[in-house]
Amino acid sequence: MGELEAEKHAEYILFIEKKKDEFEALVIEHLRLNGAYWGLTTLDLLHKIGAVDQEEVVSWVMKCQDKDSGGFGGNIGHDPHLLYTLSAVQVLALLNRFDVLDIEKVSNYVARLQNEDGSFSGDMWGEVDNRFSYCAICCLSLLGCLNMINVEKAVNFIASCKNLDGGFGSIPGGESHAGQIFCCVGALAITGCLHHVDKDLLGWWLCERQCKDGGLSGRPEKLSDVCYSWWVLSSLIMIDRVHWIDKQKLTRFILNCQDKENGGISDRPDHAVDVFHTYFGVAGLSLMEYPVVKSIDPAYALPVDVVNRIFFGK
Ligand code: GRG
Ligand code: ZN
Repeated sequence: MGELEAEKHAEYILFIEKKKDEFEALVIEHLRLNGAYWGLTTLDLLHKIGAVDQEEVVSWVMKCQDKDSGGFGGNIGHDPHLLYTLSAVQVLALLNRFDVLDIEKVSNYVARLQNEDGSFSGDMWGEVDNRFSYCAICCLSLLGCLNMINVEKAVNFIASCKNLDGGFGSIPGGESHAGQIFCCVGALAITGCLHHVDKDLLGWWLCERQCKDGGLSGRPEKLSDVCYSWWVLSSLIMIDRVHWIDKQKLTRFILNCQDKENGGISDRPDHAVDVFHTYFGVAGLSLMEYPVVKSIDPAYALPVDVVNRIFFGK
């Protein structure tokens, strides 16, 4: 298993940022702003954010903003969407650069996507999903603008997506899935409404996701995958049930997914690495208080020191 190859993972992320013309960069081009958030958060958790040209990042992020609506697209000239708007706000939070944002304009974009039943559409085309409720609530909370939406209705919609197994789906009646559970529990944590969660029942469902190989899966009967180290573990922490999984076995599973030669972390042992799973592997280790890695906040998905700076000015 060995240890976390922190230096190599940081080099891998920095290298990816540079090779914009190659295959991996091409296939993730439409979600580059998400990629920037994954990569930069990983670098910060590994104490390496100083290695990027912050001015260059900030000016590129601001070019991804749609000047009419105020929302952000995945890349320059792409259509705005809540998924990318949250990533933009998170990247600017990491870099301590909210000064470049027209906070009211961005918040208005987010608030306009709330529907009558309290749910959120991801963009003007209207798809509804709890991922977007999380994006809206996380984004507005970071910007200090939660008062611009109807929080009570937003919370009631999320609560209406709770299933008999204690989990949450993407819409009412949707199957419980660890990714959706993160979104719902995260949004309820941010709004101080965790009383809607049946903590023992959900904690049981979540800790049952630990497979024989130590890794976590997203649903019953599915294979373990490094990204669920984030979706499952962050949810367990928010409901105070993280001691119900075997941390040592999960740590070993994540460390076994490292490319120890060239850096990066994959979804499963011996698979190809990518930025997404590198982020979730490092973030998962952070949640388990792995040495040297900075602590990450389970609800905001940002380093704890960044969240403290935003909310407590320190
Ligand atoms: C700031 C961390 C953060 C997130 C922003 C976009 C978002 C909010 C949350 C996404 C939550 C989600 C639905 C995650 C699941 C992603 C995933 C690995 C889906 C694959 O699901 P399946 O069912 O694959 O196709 P499995 O693993 O079940 O085989
Ligand atoms: Zn995955």
